[in-house]
This record gives sequence, C-alpha cells and structure tokens, in this order.
Amino acid sequence: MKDELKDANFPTTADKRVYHLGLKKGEVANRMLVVGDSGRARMLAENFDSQPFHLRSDRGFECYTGTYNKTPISVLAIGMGFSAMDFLVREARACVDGDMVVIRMGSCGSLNPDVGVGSTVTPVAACAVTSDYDYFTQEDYAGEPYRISKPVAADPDLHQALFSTVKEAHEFNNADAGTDAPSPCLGDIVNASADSFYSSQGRIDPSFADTNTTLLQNIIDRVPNVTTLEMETHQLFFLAHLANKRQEGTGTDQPTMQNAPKPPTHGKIRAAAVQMVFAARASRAFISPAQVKQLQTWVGRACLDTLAAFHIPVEATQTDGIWN
Ligand code: DUR
Repeated sequence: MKDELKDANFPTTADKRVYHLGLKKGEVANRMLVVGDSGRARMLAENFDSQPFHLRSDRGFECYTGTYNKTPISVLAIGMGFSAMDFLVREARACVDGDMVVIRMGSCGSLNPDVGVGSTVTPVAACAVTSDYDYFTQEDYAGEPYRISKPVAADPDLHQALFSTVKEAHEFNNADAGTDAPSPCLGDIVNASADSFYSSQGRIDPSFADTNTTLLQNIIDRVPNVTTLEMETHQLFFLAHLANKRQEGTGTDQPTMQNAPKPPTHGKIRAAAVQMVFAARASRAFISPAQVKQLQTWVGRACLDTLAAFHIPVEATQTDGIWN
C-alpha cells in the first residue's frame, strides 16, 4: 500500500482502499466465500464463469471477484486466526453496500472419534476458547487458564441452506465410500474456535507451560454438542452478531450512538460455516493431500452453489461493481 493513509480511526487510502485488504467499493461482492489458504482460493475461483478480478494486498489478503451461475461472488483468502477474520469482516463491510452473506469454508480438528478425517460439519454455532493471560503471569490467580465462551449462532437461514446443499453433495459424491473411518456429514453440532492451533486446542507441547492437559475434556463437558476445533468461525459469527445489533440500533457504549441511525448503506451480515475434518484428535489421524483435494473440490462447489442461490433483497445488493 503505497498511498498515504487517512483517518487513524479507520485508515483508508486517498482512493478509499481499506488498509489491510487493499480493496475498495465495487471490487468485492455481497456474497463472500472466505478461506484461509491461498491455493484453495485460487482453486475455488476456477469455478467462476470467466476470468475473475484478482487482488493480493501487501498484507497477504487475496480477493477473487467474478460471477458463478451469473451471480457476483468474491472468494477471499485471509490466512488464519481471530484477527484475520476481524480484518476481513470489518474491512469488507466498509467496501460493500447492503447485506453481506459470508460463508467460511475451512479445515478443523474433530473432538469426536465418530467424526473422523474427511467428515464435513456445518456448525449451528461457535464458542471461543481463549487464554486467560493473567493465569499464566500472576501469582495466586483465582481464575482458570482458558476461558470458554457461550456459543454464538450462525444465521439460521444461511446455515440451513448451506447444510442441505453440502449434505446433497456429500450423498452425490458418495463421500463415505472407500474410507476406513466413518466420515459423516453433520449439521447440528457446535464449533469451538481457539486463539491458538496449539495451546488452546489442547495440543501438548513440552516447550511451553501451557497448562492444558484437561482442556479438551473441559470443552467437551461444558459446551453441549461441541465437535470441532478451529480458529475463525466464532469471530465471524460474533462480528455478524455485533453488526446486526447495530442494524437494530442497539448495542453500543457510546451515548451519542445509542439512537444514531444505522450506517445508511449497510444491511445485515448473514454468516455460516462449513468445516472439513483434517485432524482427528482422539486417533491422531491427519488427512492426506489427495483426500484434501477431493474434499475441498466438492465442498467448495456446494458453498458457491449456496451463495449463488441465497436470496438477497434487491434493495440490499451492491449496484456498482467491476462485474457490471
Ligand atoms: N484447523 C485448526 N485445528 C485443526 C485443524 C485445522 O485450527 O486441528 C484450522 C484452523 C486454521 C488452520 O485456520 O486450520 C490451522 O491449521
């Protein structure tokens, strides 16, 4: 980003590009498919009707915008973790008018031995597992080393649409055939999103005083239906929740904002996620590259099909754009 940045509160360039994604209005569609991996994004963009717009920001965020079944969609690669998802949702929000429909497609670990490598899971909700830093640095701290939040729900309509499309594709691809372990397709489970791949996902590392030997059991005991572990979905569902609260005109600590009108060009954020099980935590199995390729091809198409078919009211769509 070579241009001078304006406004420390929400930095943008002179031509209104957001600081980290490098995008501006018109370059990103209302319908977004968000992944972590750059190669996965490139592969998904091969499904577009024609050569898409592509931008890679200096910070490594990538955006492909094109049409799929004649409907504008953006595929975004954001990397990993809560903060990457935070940049995506907040900065993409600033680039899009109307409703945002966001599906996160990513990999995850499984806590359930019956949900093995190669399974697909469409969680109804996600909780956050975060380190309580004071536990590790303060003497006689009364709290626990990890905080497990209450789950935040996916958008019910988008979740339902995504799950039924994924399930249909799962059956069509006969995804269980030829695998040793069961690889079911589930839609009624809860995800736990962690602030580390290691400590807060209960991985034992003798190099660090993580104090996490009972963590996985604690998560299972406290979060009903918890099945998967990854690092982004809670942040997506949580930010959609905060944006939709503002749309209702509630939920801010700034007195002058309490009755302020919602941002006039913004609509709802509707979010859902589908997760592919790469790591089975009980058996320690990890997915093979060949299985990844096969799985992400059909799950990716199911996500694009869901986004293209999902109804957005006409008044809540972007009017300008590079695809016009
Ligand atoms: N992921 C996990 N834990 C797993 C498997 C996959 O967090 O056990 C997801 C989240 C993150 C990336 O984006 O994949 C880390 O490999």
